[in-house]
Amino acid sequence: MEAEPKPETLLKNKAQTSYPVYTRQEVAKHKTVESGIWVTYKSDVYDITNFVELHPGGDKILLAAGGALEPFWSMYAVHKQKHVFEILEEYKIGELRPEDVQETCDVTDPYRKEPLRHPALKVNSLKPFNAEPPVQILSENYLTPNEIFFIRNHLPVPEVDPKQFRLNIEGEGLKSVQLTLRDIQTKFPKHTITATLQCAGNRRSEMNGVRQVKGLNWGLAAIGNAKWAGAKLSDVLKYAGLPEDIDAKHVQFEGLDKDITGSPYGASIPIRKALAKDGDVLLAYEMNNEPLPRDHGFPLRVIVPGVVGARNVKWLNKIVVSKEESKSHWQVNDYKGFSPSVDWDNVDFNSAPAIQELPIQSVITAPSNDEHLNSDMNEITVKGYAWSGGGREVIRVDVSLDGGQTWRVADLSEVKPNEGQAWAWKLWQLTVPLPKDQKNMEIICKAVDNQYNVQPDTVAPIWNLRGVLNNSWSRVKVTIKSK
Ligand code: HEM
Ligand SMILES: Nc1nc2c(c(=O)[nH]1)N[C@H]1C(S)=C(S)[C@@H](COP(=O)(O)O)O[C@H]1N2
Ligand SMILES: [Mo]
Repeated sequence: MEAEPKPETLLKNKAQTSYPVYTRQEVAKHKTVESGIWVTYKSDVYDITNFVELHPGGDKILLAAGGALEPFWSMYAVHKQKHVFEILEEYKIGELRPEDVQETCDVTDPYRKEPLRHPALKVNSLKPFNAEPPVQILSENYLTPNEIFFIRNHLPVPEVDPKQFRLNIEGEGLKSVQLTLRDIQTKFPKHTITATLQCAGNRRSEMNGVRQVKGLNWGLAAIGNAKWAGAKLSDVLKYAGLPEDIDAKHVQFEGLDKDITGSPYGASIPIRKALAKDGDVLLAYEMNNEPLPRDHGFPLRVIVPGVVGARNVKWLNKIVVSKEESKSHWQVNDYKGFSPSVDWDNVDFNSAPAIQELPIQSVITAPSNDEHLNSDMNEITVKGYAWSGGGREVIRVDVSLDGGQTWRVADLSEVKPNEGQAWAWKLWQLTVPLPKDQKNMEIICKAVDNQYNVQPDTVAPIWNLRGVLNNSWSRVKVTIKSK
């Protein structure tokens, strides 16, 4: 019996057939669903009409309609991966006339002015730059050093001259106000908080164990804790004349980092959080007693404690008080949670709210998965971090050394926050005798916050196509070996 051809061979065969040849002008006529949406990559022409709805990056794909993908893909280098080229290959319909091939390939790299980064960071993507520290280092410091604090950029890092910098504020019932960096540092009281910032995609890689998700392959360290100082957003909004009886429901933020169309990174938060007396939302200019590093938003960023990283807009350019949420791609078509039943062919981003406060989280940072422990050791120390969104304090971390059959309570770092303002993580540890009679151990941790929210025990029931909000029990398997 003849074996079924593998998909790779099918692709190869497909590539060998001869294709019609098109000019750039002919391709440029295909920009709409009616005419078909065509794009080019190098010397090939693709009809992607049927892919547009399935595109994980949303409508942005239409920017390339009728033209070349290269300038956009040099901006969003997430595309330079095998699985993306495989998708593209399915839509090939033709080839470009040889004299038309060269034209678009000469792109100036928008990433040529990126800052230098600490070599210990594990790079998830270079352009845009995304990286996390080794998890063993993460739990060594209550305040994460700036140099190894995870970096999550969606676009090139903007170059900002602090003297030229202006923050623009506008919206419902406000005066339009422009503030210099000095204004922000001198006109308003300096407020300092210690707050943990966590990306919605922290621990995404564990979700791939259930089913492949789309996104950066974050490990356990897309999270960090820092001391932030700046002006209170509520003070600045009052200065701009924010009325008492305000209809607006949202505060929108725009960054200075822009995509190829000039559209900036953006996000919004509920105005309730922005104005709450104990909300502590900052326009921060310092991180751990230093000016903000370029990668973390120099010269000014929003810190929304208790709220998902994505709303903590860096390189802040503009604040808009509005009845509406931000229209940014990252507010509307990303950073939302879905049922495990939802996939890319039936997802409706309008059906879910934007993530704001994050759920209870805890992670084992030591020992690491697959570590070999020496059976001569008498004790083992398990370490980790624990944090909950919305200012909810972590009250307990339970640790199991036998896959969840029995539990012990870990020691928490003693920092007593005010009620509702537990913005910072707690580091925890537990030292126990090493079991002598065992060869393998599954260590688990799970945390509880002061509203008695708990973590789910496995990933499968919270799996979602974008791989966000993974707060399942943290598990580490170790072997105990004699020397
Ligand atoms: C036929 C052409 C295209 C294909 C096959 C394609 C495919 C994909 C795939 C598979 C992803 C998910 C990648 C991952 O996270 O592993 C993605 C994400 C994305 N794409 Fe595309 N894409 C195309 C064109 C474009 C164009 C022209 C733009 C911009 C102008 C664009 C913007 C984006 C953005 C913004 C994301 C999300 C990146 C993030 O996670 O922040 N795409 N695309
Ligand atoms: N202007 C701007 N702000 C941004 C982003 C961005 O790409 N551009 N990324 C967001 C996301 S998704 C996260 S998780 C945090 C990461 O902050 P950090 O890089 O300082 O760790 O910044 C947020 N603010
Ligand atoms: Mo994020």
